Amino acid sequence: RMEWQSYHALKDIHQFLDFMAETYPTLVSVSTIGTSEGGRPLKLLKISGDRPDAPAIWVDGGIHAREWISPAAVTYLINELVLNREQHGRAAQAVTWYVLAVVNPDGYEHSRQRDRLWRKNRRAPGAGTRCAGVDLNRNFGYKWGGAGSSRRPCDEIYAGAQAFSEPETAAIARFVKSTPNLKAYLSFHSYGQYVLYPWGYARSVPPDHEELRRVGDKMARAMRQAAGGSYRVGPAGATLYPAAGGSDDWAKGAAGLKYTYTVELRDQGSYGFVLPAHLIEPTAKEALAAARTLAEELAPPA
Ligand code: 0X9
Ligand code: ZN
Repeated sequence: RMEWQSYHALKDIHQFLDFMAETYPTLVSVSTIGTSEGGRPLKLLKISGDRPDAPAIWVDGGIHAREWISPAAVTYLINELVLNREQHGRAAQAVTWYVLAVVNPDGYEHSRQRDRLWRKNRRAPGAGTRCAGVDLNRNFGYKWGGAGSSRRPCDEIYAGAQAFSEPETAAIARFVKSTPNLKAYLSFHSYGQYVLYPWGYARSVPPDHEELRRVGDKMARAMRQAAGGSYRVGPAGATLYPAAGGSDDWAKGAAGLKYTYTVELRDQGSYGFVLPAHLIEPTAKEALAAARTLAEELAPPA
């Protein structure tokens, strides 16, 4: 009911999620974990692992409105994990997947309908400003308000009035904290082709950075094998730029998940955010390879 030759409207993505749950009720379920600022549902898809106590992985897409390849790749991942379940190996089946394909539905639709390069959510202007929107990847509550974020509502990297001021980030935090067995957090963005791990808030690394690098390298290798893209691996702050309040840092620093990654999908700047539709498929295959590789690290040995 979905294809990956074009970018889709939010309603089609949501219909696809509902369709998957209706068609594969023993394996897939949908729930609404919150509501966006503009009243749109945050639809989370669960793909159950083979055992009820299976390790679980969180995957999200579409935190940033203009990064259309991210929800496209994440819906591809869902489709593959469900329809071609056998093909993706024991690990993919031994893990429970929680997938939020569009974290920022209001921004996504705004980018489709009004302003292609819109980044933030659509939080209405508060007192003393005419600017809308909060950067959801500056709004998470770990080192919130630090380097690479802004207190000015008109800026692209506006962190919001306070940590978790936005319903989209608050819903993720509530869900992640209350879900047992979550071991990994994987957030898909674009562009640049990077596999990034904490920390993002500064040019420093957590104590287990060597383990995060090892798995990150594996992910990058699998991505290249999948469709040829080469991805650089490193800690976000030192590799890209320091930026506080990201989902990855919060998932590790506050929620205590060990493996947390931000993957910047294609390309390396030729098209940037406006990635042509014929590149959806190869990019989505790379995203699937990254997610599968991470799942393999979590799955209990056979
Ligand atoms: O700046 C961001 O939020 C991400 N790059 S993007 O071009 N997609 O906007 C990078 C986030 C990396 N992680 C942290 N800085 N925590
Ligand atoms: Zn982004």
